[in-house]
Amino acid sequence: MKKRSIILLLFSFLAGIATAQTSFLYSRDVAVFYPEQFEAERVLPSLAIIKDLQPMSSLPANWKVRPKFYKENGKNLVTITFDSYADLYGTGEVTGDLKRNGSIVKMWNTDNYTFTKFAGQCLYQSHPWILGVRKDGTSFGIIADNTWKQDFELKNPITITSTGPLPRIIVIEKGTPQDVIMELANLTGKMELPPLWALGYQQCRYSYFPDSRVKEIADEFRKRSIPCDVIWMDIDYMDGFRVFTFDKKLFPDPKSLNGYLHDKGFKSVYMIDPGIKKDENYFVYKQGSHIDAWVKDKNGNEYNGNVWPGMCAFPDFTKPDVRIWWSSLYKDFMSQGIDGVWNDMNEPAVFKTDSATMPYNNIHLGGEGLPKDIHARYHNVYGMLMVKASRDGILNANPDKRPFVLSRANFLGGQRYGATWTGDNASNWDYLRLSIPMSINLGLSGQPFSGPDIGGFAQNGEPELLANWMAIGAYYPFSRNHSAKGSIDQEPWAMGKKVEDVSRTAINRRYRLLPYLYTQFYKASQTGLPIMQPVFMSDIKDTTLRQEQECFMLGPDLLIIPRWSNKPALPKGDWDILKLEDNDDGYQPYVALRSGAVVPVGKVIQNTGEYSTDSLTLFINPRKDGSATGQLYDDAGDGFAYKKGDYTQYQFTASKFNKNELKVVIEKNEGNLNKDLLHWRVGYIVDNNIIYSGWNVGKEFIVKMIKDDQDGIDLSKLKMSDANKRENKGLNGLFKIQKIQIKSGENF
Ligand code: NBV
Repeated sequence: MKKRSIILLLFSFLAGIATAQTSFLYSRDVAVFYPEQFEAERVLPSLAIIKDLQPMSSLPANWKVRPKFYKENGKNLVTITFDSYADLYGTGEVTGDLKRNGSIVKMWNTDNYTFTKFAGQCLYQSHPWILGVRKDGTSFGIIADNTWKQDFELKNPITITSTGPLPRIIVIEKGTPQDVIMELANLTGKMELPPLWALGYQQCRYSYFPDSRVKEIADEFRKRSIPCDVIWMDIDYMDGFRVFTFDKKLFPDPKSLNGYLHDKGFKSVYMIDPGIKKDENYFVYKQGSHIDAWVKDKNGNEYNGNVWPGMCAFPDFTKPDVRIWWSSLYKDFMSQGIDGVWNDMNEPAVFKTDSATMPYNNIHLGGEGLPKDIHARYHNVYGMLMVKASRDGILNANPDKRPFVLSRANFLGGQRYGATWTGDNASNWDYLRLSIPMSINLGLSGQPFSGPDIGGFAQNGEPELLANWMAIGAYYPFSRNHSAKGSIDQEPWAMGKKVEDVSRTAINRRYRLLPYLYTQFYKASQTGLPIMQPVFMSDIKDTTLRQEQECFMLGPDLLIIPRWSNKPALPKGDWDILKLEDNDDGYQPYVALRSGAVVPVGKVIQNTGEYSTDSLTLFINPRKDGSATGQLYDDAGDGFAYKKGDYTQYQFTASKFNKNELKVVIEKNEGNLNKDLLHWRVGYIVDNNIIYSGWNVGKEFIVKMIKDDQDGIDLSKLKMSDANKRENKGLNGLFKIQKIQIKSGENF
């Protein structure tokens, strides 16, 4: 801390400006702190926290992380001193390094094209949340539960400056970062399990039009055997950018377009923005005006701002009747065969303003507990409330399908309603690198379902960049290629055969990994744990991993090492590297399998409509004692039957059987979907090659192996028996596997 601020703090204290506070334990590991003179009506009800934070007991004297509330020069400040050095993460969607120590983050949702405005300190979403990981791995989490604009200065002490009232502060204290994040999810909610198709590869551009171009793109994917699940419709499908309409010339028959896509195994996602064209003849504007739906200016008149359609009114999503009306608009829209919705510009972005949004003193009327207040209070949750209403509308329109909404703006807890992408990045290497810590920090802030525009949005890309981005893009939780109007094409085939081949291989790998990936999505929906995880989560005590932001974990068992990563810090241990079998193109990242893990992998398919768990390969990397475990979650891939138990969770357990044998057992340990794994085999690493067992149909399987070395105990070094090898002739898998030992910090 600088000398000046120490003196200021001291002065504030002596002058009695520091406000006393109320604190209590909500649960054993969660403390809540209120400033004295807490302005509850300006802060509560919380839109982030879904729990009623009632006191359980008083705060123990040894509670480590404690905030202090101040008023200084008319500003509301919180300082939070943490007991010992901690690496700081989270703070939502941010630019810069994974580790946030030393940075300033402004909680203010901002349309930030190429992240250059306001020094990149605020982007499209706000997560007033910090994760702190101490040297020993014990961790804390801090929520500044406030929707007003807050600046976070991330040093010790942390300083939070609120431009509105003082927040209440919630502090989580746990033994591991994973436990802190699970508690965050307990307090702010979890992502609902998305439909399986949303995990597939997705193709977008601003914009594909007319409809014949959309079909052309879809046809190309199938013709070239590049798997793809979704084609996206950006704003040009609309009639004059009027949402919930279709351009009569460019998209005369959306139903038949969507039917065409469905027939070829694609889903369609269409964009819906919040700005409603002020046009007396436009049904959405008429209906909205009729129910007095619009955000008001400071004098109580309809506020109008400029966006794509020209002058627009903006739904006041704080009003319950407006949310219900907004939801109702999706009924006819979805009946055109639309599968998912993309909410953009919902910071809300307003053109021709200095602030890039509406005036802070605009008025939102609220309702059902949300008080009437100015835009400054509701700005950060405008997008969140919009996505909530959109999600409800999609669900009402198709009650038997899992809704999928992608939103650009959102707030802490927004994972309850939709997925996200990281906005308008650009086609250059800086943004490719940046995409990894961005998505990781979103995951560490409660949002597991995110990814950047693969290939980059703004500017023209080039083949090397696209090849590298496609190769790594297969491992983002949300995997979508998107580019801006006026930029050159960047579909997988647009830059020549080499990029096309690299892209195909990368996407094939994603589809093969779907059984594992879907299992991670299910786990995230149950626990709140991120899908794309920082490497340090694989060994929380190894502090050398804390800044690693080129490599990342996909779930707990796969480590993704980009080919361009330079001296990454990698977790120690025996990792099996999965490589391409025949054609190592030099672009595909190394995918390393954790020691002790079993990862289920499927076949190459062209879209998730072809997904099946009937024949699975279980990649096993046994520990020295032969032990390894893994899981598979399986259900219908859409709909809600899984909530009533129609799913299966398999447990895979490998153990030493005899001296030279590994026993692999498959058990159904949860769910009542009575489905046996029909065919499965084991994939095991020997001498830089993967060896497969024969296909098996039973519930357990003995894999015979021969010894590699003479000690006779280290099963991780055993070879498959010759008998098994013979069975495997002709079974060529996609991966080639090499066993390596990683010493931390090793130049890879
Ligand atoms: O709707 C057009 C674009 C969209 O493609 C992009 O993904 C959004 O982030 N949208 C922003 C509006 C204008 C971008 C310059």
